[in-house]
Amino acid sequence: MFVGDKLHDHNALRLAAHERRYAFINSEVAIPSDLITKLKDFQIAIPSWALGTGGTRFGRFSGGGEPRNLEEKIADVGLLHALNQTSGAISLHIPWDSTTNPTAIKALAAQHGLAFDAVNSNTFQDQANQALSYKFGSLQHVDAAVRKQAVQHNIEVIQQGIDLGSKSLTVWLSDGSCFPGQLNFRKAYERTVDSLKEIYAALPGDWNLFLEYKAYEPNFYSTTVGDWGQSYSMVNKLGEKAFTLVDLGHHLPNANIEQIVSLLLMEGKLGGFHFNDSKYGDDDLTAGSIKPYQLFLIFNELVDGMDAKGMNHAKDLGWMIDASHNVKDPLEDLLQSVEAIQMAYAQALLVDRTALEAARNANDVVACQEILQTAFRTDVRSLVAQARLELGGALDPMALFRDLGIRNQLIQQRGAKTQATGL
Ligand code: LRH
Ligand code: MN
Repeated sequence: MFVGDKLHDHNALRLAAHERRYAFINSEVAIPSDLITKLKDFQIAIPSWALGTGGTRFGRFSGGGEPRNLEEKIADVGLLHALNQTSGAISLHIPWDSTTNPTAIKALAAQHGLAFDAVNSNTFQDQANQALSYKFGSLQHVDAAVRKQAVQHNIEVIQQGIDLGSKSLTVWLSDGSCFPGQLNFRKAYERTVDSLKEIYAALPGDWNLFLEYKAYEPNFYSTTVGDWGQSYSMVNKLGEKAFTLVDLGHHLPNANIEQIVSLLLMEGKLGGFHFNDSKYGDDDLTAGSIKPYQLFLIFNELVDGMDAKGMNHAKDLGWMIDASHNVKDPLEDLLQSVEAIQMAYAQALLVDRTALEAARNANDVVACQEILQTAFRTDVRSLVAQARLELGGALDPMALFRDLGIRNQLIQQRGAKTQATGL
């Protein structure tokens, strides 16, 4: 699916209007000189399991043209990256994306300008050829044989990641309980930590382990890695290569996620993100579609906390999307998420931190809010578009995706009833 020359015509048609908008914001707002460079360096990893239509237990309504294998998933992420030049990595999920030819897969990804971000293990489903069931958990399981099977799976996932050039393993455990009394919380915690220690010991020196927490689902009474505190306490017991991963949809209602981010960053135990949005539970909706101000506040703490530690914004944390598309075209949904994340980052880079600290030290609460909301209320779309333009991307990726009729082309190529592996 070649975007090339169509992209040039697309930009040519829109350049004059873009330059007017870009000149206007530069005349109105003090844009930090390195802001565009930071946006260009800020690559967001696309989840391999979110390239098809998602669903719920009540139904799944496929849109057609979905990737039928890993090669087509890489092509789809390559397409997104060709359009916005800021989706330069793919995060795989094993065994959904297992490959017998990592060399060929690595070469194909390189052709699309894609790197491999964190690989994800899966001990929340029973695979056809699996000896022991994870019905009652995996790393927490009362049966040592089940724990051993789960540890072995994670070690195999690390090996597949090594073959592809990934540098981190994400462990999300559905482990927990559905009823009071079902689980000895203390023993489940200890078995999970002991199992994680075996996985941690298998990590190459230059790898990280991300431990993702989640409040509930599929267990509905307790989750063994259920919140930031449980994940943080476990990764501290593992070692310096273990960090907590924050999936925005994994919190109880009204949790102050930006404060959690600030603390984990300060403690040097924030590993990365699964960006999405939600109104109620783990809804896995488009990033910035429900609570865009929260996404901005999270990036506000990220910029402050990373600068306080002299961290490299683009490289020192894992920037990944984790979404599921029940009613939107998966690729359009992902284009919207990448745009929303880039916009929140751009707005956070516009916050006048000197003035903010001065207002905080003066307990001038009103001024604090004014300074933050001035940045949030700044239309940064031309800044994000300028970064794309300088990277060779489209000024309006969504319009080009639609003008090219890409979904119809994919349906022609792959069929209307194809179903991608994933959730
Ligand atoms: C769990 C989760 C986890 C993935 C899965 C696809 O809800 O967020 O990150 O393994 O979704
Ligand atoms: Mn997730």
